[in-house]
Amino acid sequence: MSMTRRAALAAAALLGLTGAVSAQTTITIQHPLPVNSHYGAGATAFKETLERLTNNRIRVTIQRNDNEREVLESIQIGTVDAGITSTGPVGNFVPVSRNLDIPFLFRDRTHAHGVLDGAIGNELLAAFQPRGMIGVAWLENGFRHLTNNRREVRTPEEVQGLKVRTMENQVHMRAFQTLGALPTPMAFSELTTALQQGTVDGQENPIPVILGNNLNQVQRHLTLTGHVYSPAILVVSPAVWGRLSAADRAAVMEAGKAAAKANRDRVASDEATGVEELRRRGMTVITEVDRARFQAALAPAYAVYARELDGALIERIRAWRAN
Ligand code: EAX
Repeated sequence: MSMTRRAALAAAALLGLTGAVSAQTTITIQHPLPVNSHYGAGATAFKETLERLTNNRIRVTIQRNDNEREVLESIQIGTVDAGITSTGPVGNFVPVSRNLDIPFLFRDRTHAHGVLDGAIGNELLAAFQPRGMIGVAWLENGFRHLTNNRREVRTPEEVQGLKVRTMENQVHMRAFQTLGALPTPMAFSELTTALQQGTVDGQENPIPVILGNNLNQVQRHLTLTGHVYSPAILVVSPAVWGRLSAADRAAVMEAGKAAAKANRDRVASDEATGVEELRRRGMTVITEVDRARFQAALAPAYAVYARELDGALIERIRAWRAN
């Protein structure tokens, strides 16, 4: 065997033993929305920051997968490295996150960011690891509003009888059931077809999602209920996390913070102009909504939440104030 070949084999063996010291790693991150969306903005910031902090030793590939439950399942088993999803299906994996999905729990975005970026949010991120995912950062989907094809909705009574697509989220389904609607849970990937075929009359989503997915093409009426604040979460697979050095883990956390900022900035800009744009695209928009009346109509659901969810945590969230 030639000297050169022997040297090459020795080098390969060394790399094999010590691990590829400076081998490049690629992390794939999936999310359910268009590239040019509030999740896309977060994913791009995550990519740019992580690649910069590791001098491109870690490269990030962004992919779309509009089935959030599937993304989370794949992250748990390690076939997908990272993801951004709303908390919609997360409660089926990390039950404590259901407390975040209660209608009218968060007063406004300042309240939501204060809770999620503080002690409560960190406690909830830590709850992901025992459930097979690494919670990296809280991002934002936004305040959810009701759309439908049957009528202008101004009161909770006018929700009665509507077949409303909900996420696969027991807390949301309970709320719409309490209002007398027919909650129909399905993944986001099935939504547009269900609306086109009339399988459901309506759905509920934040302005950035309605705008970014052109739901105005399959929905006539928008009511600014703001009935739920929808957090989003950036999670990483334990399979990836276990291979990262402490320094690279710190870089992932830093990149998560950058993702949250870019994502939230994009939500703010979408919400600033989105309602007018949806009106321009032909939707009727009901802006004057008596939210106290919706909250009162949800009283039976709140009684169930108090029994089934974490009352102390809910009170901590409600009591949060900016200092
Ligand atoms: O996370 O499924 C939904 O309605 C979500 O809001 C959407 O996938 C963005």
